[in-house]
Amino acid sequence: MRVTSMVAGLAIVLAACGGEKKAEDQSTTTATPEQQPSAAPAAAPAAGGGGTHDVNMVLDGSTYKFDPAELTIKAGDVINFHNKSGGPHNVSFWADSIPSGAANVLKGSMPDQMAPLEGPLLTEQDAIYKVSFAGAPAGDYKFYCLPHLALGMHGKITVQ
Ligand SMILES: [Cu+2]
Repeated sequence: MRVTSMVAGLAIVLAACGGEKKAEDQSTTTATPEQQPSAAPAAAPAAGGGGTHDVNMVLDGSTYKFDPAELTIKAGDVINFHNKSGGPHNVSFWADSIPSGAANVLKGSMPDQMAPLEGPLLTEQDAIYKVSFAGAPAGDYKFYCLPHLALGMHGKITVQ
């Protein structure tokens, strides 16, 4: 409130000083909105990737699977693993089937891990488990669903 009244007071002083200073004040006010839109498009390409991919976790007939089971993404992309049917499912990465350095990245980007590289069990239908590949090294990431590994539910993500 005090700041507002000070600003109001300044505006009155500026107005009293005449047109010249008032024009200066307007030019600084309009400069700020002009800078913001130009900064936004510049930030978008710099981020790289940033795409979102959906991988469904489904029971199709008697087959448990990730759909798609294989996909190629860019570093910086996000994958939403979606528990569609036949759950609980989860997302686990094989420590020996991911690129060097990837375990450290996934450690930080996989929420609620039950164990290293092991995502939580998704029991609720339509639950989504989001994994960010920001800073992820390029290469193949092989993963599986812990409850359905023996039934062949696994897949591969290739980070370009
Ligand atoms: Cu599963």
